[in-house]
Amino acid sequence: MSYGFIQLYQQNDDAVRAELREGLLDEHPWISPKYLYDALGSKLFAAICALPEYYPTRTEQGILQENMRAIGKSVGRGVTLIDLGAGDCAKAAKLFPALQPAQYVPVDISVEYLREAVSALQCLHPQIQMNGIGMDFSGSLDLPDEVRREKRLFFYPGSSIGNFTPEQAAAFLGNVRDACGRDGGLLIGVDLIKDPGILEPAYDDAIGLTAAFNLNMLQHLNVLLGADFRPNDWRHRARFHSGHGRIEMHLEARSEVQVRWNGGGRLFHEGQWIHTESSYKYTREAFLAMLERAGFGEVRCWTDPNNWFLVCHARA
Ligand code: AVI
Repeated sequence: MSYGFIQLYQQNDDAVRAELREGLLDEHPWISPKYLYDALGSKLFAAICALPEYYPTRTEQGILQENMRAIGKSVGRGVTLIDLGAGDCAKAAKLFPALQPAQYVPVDISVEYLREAVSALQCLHPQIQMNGIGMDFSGSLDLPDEVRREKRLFFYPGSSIGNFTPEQAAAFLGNVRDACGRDGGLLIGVDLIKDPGILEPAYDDAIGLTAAFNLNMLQHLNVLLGADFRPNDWRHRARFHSGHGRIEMHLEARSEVQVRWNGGGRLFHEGQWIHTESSYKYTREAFLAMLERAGFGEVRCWTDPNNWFLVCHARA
């Protein structure tokens, strides 16, 4: 059984370098969290999901398993299942028995990883039409004609919505709403605000996996920018900022550090940090209001016994 694959994403090296230089030279240095995910970074993130401290993945899985019948009833069968940031496609595959999708459309920027995953999954489920799409869906959700227009269900699990700012998240949800068509919907998982004593260890674990994930970004930058970052010069930091409702990950210079890259460089003083990721947490009310403002209605939600995580099905 052969699957379809459409590649819409081509990395623009000049634009990547320009974005990285802009962030590194900023008064408050930053790097976009998308650069956490080179080949090693993707594997480190998969390992983070298995950490005892990193509750979101297993809590969401528990909610989906526990409520699969109700979710199946709310969503209906024969959907066009569009899996945003599909990765290894494992989360969506667990929905197949309940949703019996007519078409499965995994979308990811990490093209080679996705290609292998879809190929393996198509062998296991020859009855489902599968069309993988390599694209960066954060800007536009203009899907190719191969994607059915009927009964579109966008699946966006893992609280990936939290890596956008609330303004970006609202715009993104609006794009999803527009791409849903008349009879579509969204199945989304979002992490809820909770005690920093639970939140912070999830982003600063005892065996240092999240630290390695954050520091690995510097090695990725060395490749992309021709830079000479030494991970040993930097320290991983993760703090919950209750005012913003977000975990911030930083890389903090252990001493004065001179970094050079092709055509430039910067001196970082001791303690100066680079902001590498924000992970926003929401209250149930704030998230439901955001869904509504984006044009979604008839929202049904499921949570875990601790109220740590929320899964919502919303209709366009
Ligand atoms: C992918 N994303 C939802 C993760 C999060 O929790 O924000 C990325 C992550 N960063 C550190 N640990 C996990």
